[in-house]
Amino acid sequence: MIDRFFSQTRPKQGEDAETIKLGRIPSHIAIIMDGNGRWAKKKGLPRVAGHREGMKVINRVVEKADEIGVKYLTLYAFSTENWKRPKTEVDFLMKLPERFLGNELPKLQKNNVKVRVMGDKNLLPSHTSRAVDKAVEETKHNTGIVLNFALNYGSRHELMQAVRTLCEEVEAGKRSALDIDENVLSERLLSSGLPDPDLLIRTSGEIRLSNFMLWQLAYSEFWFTDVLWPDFGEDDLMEAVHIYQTRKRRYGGV
Ligand code: V07
Repeated sequence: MIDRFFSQTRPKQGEDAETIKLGRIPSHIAIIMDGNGRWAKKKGLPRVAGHREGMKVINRVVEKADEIGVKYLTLYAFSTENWKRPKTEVDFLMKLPERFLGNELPKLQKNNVKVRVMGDKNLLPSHTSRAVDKAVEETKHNTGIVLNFALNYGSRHELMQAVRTLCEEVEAGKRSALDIDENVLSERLLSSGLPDPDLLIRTSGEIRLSNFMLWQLAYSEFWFTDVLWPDFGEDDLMEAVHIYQTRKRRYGGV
């Protein structure tokens, strides 16, 4: 019975054939790409070398996710807390969106990828927000996988802003407090239009959410791995999806 939901994907070089169920692919995967600095330190390199290497991994993961039928991929690129890092590191990080898009936008276009960004854009350097706006604009009609970058994102700030907007609407007499329900609040979040993530992946052995999509991850499956983000590969993604498929989601029911 279950067998016909299994498919063999072609083994790539150096990779064993994996078996995944076609039936239950997570529609939305969110990833906390952690461990870039630690990866660099282990190799005796500056932290920024880890960030650069971490950026190279993104393509592989997007392509693999797309290949197995994932529809939305959200990547935590920069948190509102990351401003506390040394200025040189922050300056380097703020160049990565442009660098990534400069290199990859043609390929993203070719692959019909739709780029989205969620986070407070006001605090970004103008060169960063310009590059990001351009990519979002140029890919807005694409109908393939949605690649959503959380950039200067913090979940409590996002929730607070949503509450503020709704309160203003109530104060202005535009709505009654009584018609605020979960859907109304969801639509005010930066993830509006995206389904909640089915699966959260965090790399590098940290077992926390770190202010990432607190509302949206309420019913998601979590998968943590000790693998550092620059070492993360297609096989790790497949393992996460495989484990996701072995878990039964109940949404609080029985
Ligand atoms: C960043 C590389 C990946 C590992 C995690 C930290 C460092 C891609 C982007 C990006 C962001 C927005 C966008 C296109 C690309 C990025 C930052 C850091 C700040 F529209 N990688 N990456 N942004 N890292």
